[in-house]
Amino acid sequence: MKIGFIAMSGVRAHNKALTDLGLTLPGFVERSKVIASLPSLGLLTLAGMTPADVDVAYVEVPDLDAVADVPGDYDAVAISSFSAQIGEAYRLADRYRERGTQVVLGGLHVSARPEEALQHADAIVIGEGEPSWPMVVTDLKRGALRRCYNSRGTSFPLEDAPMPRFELLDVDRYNRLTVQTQRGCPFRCEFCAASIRISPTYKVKPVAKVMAEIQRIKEIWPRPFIEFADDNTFVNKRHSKELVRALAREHVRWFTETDISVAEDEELLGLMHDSGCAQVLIGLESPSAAGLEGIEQKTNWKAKQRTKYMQAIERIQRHGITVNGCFVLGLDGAGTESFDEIWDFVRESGLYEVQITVQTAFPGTPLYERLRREGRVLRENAWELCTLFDVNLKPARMSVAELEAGLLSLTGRIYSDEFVQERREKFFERRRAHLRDIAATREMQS
Ligand code: B12
Repeated sequence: MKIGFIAMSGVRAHNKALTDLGLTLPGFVERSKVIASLPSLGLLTLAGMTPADVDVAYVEVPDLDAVADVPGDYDAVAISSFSAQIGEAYRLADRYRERGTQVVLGGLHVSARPEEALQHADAIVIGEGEPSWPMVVTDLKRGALRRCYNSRGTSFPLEDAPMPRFELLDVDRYNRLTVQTQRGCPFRCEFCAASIRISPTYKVKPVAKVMAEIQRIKEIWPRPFIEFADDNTFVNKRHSKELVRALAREHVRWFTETDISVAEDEELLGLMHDSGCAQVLIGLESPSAAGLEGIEQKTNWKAKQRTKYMQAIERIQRHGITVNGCFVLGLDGAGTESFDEIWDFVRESGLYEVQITVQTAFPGTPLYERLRREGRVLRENAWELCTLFDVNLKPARMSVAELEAGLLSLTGRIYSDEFVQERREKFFERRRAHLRDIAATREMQS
């Protein structure tokens, strides 16, 4: 039996003005290139728990319209799903089914909209893949595939995480590879459409397992750049320090996503730098109190962090770790003044990297349900617009046209060659000043 693991790759955006502008902005193009090439860790993970008597292949389809026929001769295919590409994933699934290949669909979008996905699949998996996948393969082998496998309600222990099949990749095609160290997040941001939707509890992977994955990658790529496919790496401070100490022995460069509280632990920041951390991506969301109000739904945590933002960025960056600060445009508390507020904040903070996206109502999120109730979703089920760059909701304090214009003009300003250059110079200047301070203090002490 042969199973094809089929990933849709590349990034998506339908906002033509933004795409055209993006092509002229070196900072934007550079960032898009970096993120556009990443393999599907979800599928490599499932391949890793597929029994040895089943042949497996991993294939990426960047543009379905560009391929005449679907790739490979498989008995079954496993296709992953994000909302923005779900239309393509369904068309791909339909084409496989037409030629008699059994189709199993899973992933974030399928878990949020199972009924919809069932129309294009022989079987679907809801939630984390690992608890159900062995059963799916057994049922495929005995020709008794069920329609729906539901992993919800079981939380897969990451102590049992399988080794992803990195060796299936043509590694020359990638500028970084992903490894996961944790799932879930202790916070509940209304818009979040990441792993909390399938892993409701926060859980960490044992450090030894993370290191084994990195060592496996090093067998095919001796000096890799690792992107942790995490939502919030440094929540569990004991695990965090164990992780970075172990990473320091691997001599890799790495990037991850975390929250602003990482700045509160100087020891951790030092260890992160020493272990090869190049950048942390942090969801700052908004520089204003009104913008942040109510985003995190348990304790309004994000709003309570706002006054710490500037100092936190300074602290992280002076350790030689660049911060990629992410802002969401069109939040309910934000009016048209928010574009200049973000601009001013970015200038003052000296953020090395910035990401601006528009508020997006992904299926399965509390935000989607609320906006639907309020009649503010512009086109229902238009999942192709879930790109983070396309507006599909009626903002509370501005018009759709104002939001789109604000996105465009802020993108132009933030990614202009001069401003990117200015931010980079400021980062290195401040880093040098910090190193000089350390040297001076040491000299005084000796
Ligand atoms: C790496 C990554 C990418 C890579 C993806 C490479 C790939 N082909 O998969 C790249 C850079 C290409 C990418 C692109 C995009 N991404 Co992205 N990306 C991520 C990131 C950082 C990590 C995802 C990951 O690897 N998770 C770890 C794996 C193990 O989890 P998983 O994929 O969910 O898989 C598990 C289950 O879902 C399930 N499963 C998954 N697939 C299948 C299939 C079957 C058959 C079965 C049984 C089970 C199953 O089993 C797995 C193990 O439990 C997340 C953010 C984050 N921190 O998580 C955003 C994220 C997934 N991306 C997001 C978005 C919006 C995009 C883009 C639309 C951006 C854009 N404008 O283009 C595009 C989508 C284009 C596309 N090709 O689909 C959103 C998706 C939200 C959603 N619900 O749809 C996220 C959550 C970030 C966010 N801001 O909210 N992304």
